[in-house]
Amino acid sequence: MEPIRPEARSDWSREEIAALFDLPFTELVFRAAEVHRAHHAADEVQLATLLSIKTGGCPEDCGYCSQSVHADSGVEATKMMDVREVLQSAARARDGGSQRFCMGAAWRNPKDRDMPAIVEIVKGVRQMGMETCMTLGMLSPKQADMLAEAGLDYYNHNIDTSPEYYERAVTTRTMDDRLETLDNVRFAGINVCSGGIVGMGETGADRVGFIHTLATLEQHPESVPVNALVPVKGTVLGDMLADTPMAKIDDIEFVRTVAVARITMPLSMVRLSAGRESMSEATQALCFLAGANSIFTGDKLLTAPNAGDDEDAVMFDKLGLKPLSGEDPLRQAQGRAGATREAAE
Ligand code: SAM
Ligand code: DTB
Ligand code: SF4
Repeated sequence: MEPIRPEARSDWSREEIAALFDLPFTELVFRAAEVHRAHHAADEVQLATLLSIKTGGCPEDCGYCSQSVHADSGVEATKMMDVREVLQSAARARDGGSQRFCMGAAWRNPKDRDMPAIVEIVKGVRQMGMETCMTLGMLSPKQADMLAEAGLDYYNHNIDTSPEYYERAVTTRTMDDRLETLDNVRFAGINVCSGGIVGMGETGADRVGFIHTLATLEQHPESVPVNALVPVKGTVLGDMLADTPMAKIDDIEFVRTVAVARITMPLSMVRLSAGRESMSEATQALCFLAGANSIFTGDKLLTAPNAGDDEDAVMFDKLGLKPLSGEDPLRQAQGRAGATREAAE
């Protein structure tokens, strides 16, 4: 079958991706900026707002996460928020200019009894005219179909790192489990949001493997979040970073990762996600030059602090950036096209 978007190749080799990482920095950023301009408005950045609708108490042992029951981070476990409260929060985000409302739950997977409220939330947020994104852990095909039917626009489910480094970060599930959920989401016709975290003590080769895994998916994720580890005290990886400050991701290496994501997945939105709070404006500017075109706004991510709206407004002003004005119809078409189980068989 012909690829739906031929300019988005899925046949990248690890060697090709490693060669991109190895380019002289300015050459790499220049090439990424060229690719970016060919497919996106380079002065527009998508604004998304994040809300934790169910915080803490998660049974998974992700070594980076403050919400795992295996961490001693002081994050208190809460019940899932009421639908009404979530919708009130979404209305505030919309009034603040946000284009997409992303909701996260500290679950290994949603239980079937959670689904009716989740469906109601998706419908309610969509009625407000915002795009919806959810990240609820692993999904069965049936749950993915229910979310698609409710009108969910995006599902976030990160592969986090390379297949080789995966079990250093998480042991309670495998990379294949993650890929299976991504398949279920894709088959249901929901746009895929998948990326990962850099700065978890992984090697350069792991960053190659991380991008390679995403860029060789049959259809690239429409949205690729690149997070810098937010080191949280009491988590395995946060404590590791506190003990070995050398392990902190170098800004230049972070920008390289963004640039390689942009070149290998030219049509995707590349999201400069967690970690902006401790990043200089100059580093963020390099990320935007290298093709990042989406951020989370507001002063909180799920549990960790984020650069606040006022700071971002100042930065956007300085850099001459503006919020993304509209949805790219082609990108939407890519998400929906061919995404049926029949088409895959
Ligand atoms: N429980 C769901 C799951 O793991 O898929 C959804 C929520 S989870 C917090 C969403 C993503 O946030 C994770 O996959 C991870 O990539 C990112 N994340 C979590 N803690 C982080 C941290 N301390 N620094 C950077 N990214 C983090
Ligand atoms: C993603 O890749 N980054 C966002 C979103 N997906 C859900 C979350 C980052 C979480 C940062 C740590 C925290 O707030 O606890
Ligand atoms: Fe749970 Fe998600 Fe945190 Fe892992 S990243 S511990 S699955 S909330």
